[in-house]
Amino acid sequence: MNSSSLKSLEHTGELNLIANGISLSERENSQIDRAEANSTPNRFLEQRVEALREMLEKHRGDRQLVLLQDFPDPDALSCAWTYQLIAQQYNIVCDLVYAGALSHQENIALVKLTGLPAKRWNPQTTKEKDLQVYQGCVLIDNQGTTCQLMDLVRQAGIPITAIVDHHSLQEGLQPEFSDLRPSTRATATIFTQYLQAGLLKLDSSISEHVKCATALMHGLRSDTNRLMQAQEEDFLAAGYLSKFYDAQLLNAVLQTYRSKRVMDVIQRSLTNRSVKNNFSIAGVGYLRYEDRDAIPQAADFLVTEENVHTAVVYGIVHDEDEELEVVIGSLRTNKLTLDPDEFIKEAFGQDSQGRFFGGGRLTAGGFEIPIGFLCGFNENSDFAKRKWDVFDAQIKQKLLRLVNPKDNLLPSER
Ligand SMILES: [Mn+2]
Repeated sequence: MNSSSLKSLEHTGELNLIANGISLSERENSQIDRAEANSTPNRFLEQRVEALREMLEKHRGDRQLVLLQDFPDPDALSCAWTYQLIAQQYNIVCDLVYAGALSHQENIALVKLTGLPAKRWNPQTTKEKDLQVYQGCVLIDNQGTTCQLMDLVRQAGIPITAIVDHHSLQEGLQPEFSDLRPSTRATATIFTQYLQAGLLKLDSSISEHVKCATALMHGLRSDTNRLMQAQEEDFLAAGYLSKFYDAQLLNAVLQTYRSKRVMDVIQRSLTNRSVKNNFSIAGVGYLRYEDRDAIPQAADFLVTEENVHTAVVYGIVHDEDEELEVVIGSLRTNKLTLDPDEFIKEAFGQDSQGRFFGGGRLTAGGFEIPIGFLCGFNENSDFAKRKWDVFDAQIKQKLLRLVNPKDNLLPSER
């Protein structure tokens, strides 16, 4: 299609329809082949939109709990907000909650600057909450495996009303509505498609809509590495959002600085990294729960080194309030043939209940390994050091088995 015919269609709103292969005007016969080729994914979208509409209609007046992963990212936050706005039209009241922390300064800025209505629920105090006020639970940008609150939802017997996610399929929940698309780069793309399909009519004169569109743009950008890994559907979604979002507000969200503690963790990762077969592996020792997000940030940084295609950074994160300790790690890769999900599952295997310690999506992955009985007593610095050394050595061994299958020995440099 030449650019002038694109322009003429822009005004009729047909452009998106054609690009999505949903309908064709009579005079665009030449596009039929392409539209046919594209019709399968779009019939899927139409079906999902219809099914979501039905689900919302059926639950008119309900109260729903929208669960985010413990450390929600912009993709999760913006999509949960979009869901809330969509559901509002059906008099469904949604509470958006997460159990962990907003640990990335950009996420804190996003929530503050847009007034994004997500709340932190401490897992301890949530136990005393009456969850029976909720008729349903909605999981967005996750499938429950990264939410501590999921256990309480299960115990309270709240049905899973919907799951919308783009991570690879995890444990078999039976939601009333689901839209799982592991090959889609961002959940924000899925939600933007819902908006385009008419589930909520965005209006640039409504400040909340502008802010939500800005949040979605941020979510979409951050899950596609600033659109570098975006596919056609993501660009189309960004194109639609561009009519509503506030570029200045997005800029303000992105103009945040790293805290000193994050800088320190990055420094430790640089000092401790060992590079083998283009993998950069770094243990950063202990860090506070609130600084957990320094780990993916350090991995983002290490993967920029020349000759490195994959970086893995991990540390022991401890939460003093809850006497909780867990090994948390992040993987970042530029290598197209490396599947982070497979790599992490293969490297660390499963726990005694058959659950994997982590997983991933296109270029990123993460893992969490509970420390269990060895938690605490870190005031004894000798014990703390020994404990770290053991976890550090074991994680390295497991990773190096894949990085360098012939060589199971630990590198001596540290
Ligand atoms: Mn996501």
